[in-house]
Amino acid sequence: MNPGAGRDRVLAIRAFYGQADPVGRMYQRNRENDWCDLAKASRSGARAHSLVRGDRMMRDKIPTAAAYVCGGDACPGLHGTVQFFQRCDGVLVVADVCGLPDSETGFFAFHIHEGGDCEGSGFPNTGGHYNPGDTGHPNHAGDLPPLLSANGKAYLAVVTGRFRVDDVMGRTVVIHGGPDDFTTQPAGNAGTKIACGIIRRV
Ligand SMILES: [Cu+2]
Ligand SMILES: [Zn+2]
Repeated sequence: MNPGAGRDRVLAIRAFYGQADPVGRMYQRNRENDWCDLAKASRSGARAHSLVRGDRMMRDKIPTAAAYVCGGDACPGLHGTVQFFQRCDGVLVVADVCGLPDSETGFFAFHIHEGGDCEGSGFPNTGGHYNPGDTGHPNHAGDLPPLLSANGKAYLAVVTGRFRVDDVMGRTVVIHGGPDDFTTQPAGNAGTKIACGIIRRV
């Protein structure tokens, strides 16, 4: 990637996410470190190595797709982003949400649903879990680990090999009001759908 094009892409992504975007911020901060000179002067130096490695990681952190997740009527303050990074070993899913309601366990079931529409109370058009293999829960392609709330905030990063980002483009990310029991069919007895976001290419 030539540096100019890289910077343009980063600026576009920062505009997409706004100033709160950790990806653009980290990438920008990393660019301010003149790691290239350090690397030339001391290719085996630990500091240069970590900076070079950091820069490569930041480039990898430009998402392939993202969803803005917004709470429904019951949780109007709930919102966040879910980013999808296509990698050779799978898809890195990074969720960063706040405004989760108080709950008994603090766990909130988290899935990709097959539908592509967050309209309507309770998000009825999101349908069931994304399940191209016609299997049972929790073996659906769209099944993910639940979010864990810390005072209403949750951050989750997980790699899944169950789909490619292109497969879920236009589908929805759904957060439920309860935990996922990973047993009950067809959806883990996860309770109502409290938030929804459409997955769109970045
Ligand atoms: Cu779900
Ligand atoms: Zn499922």
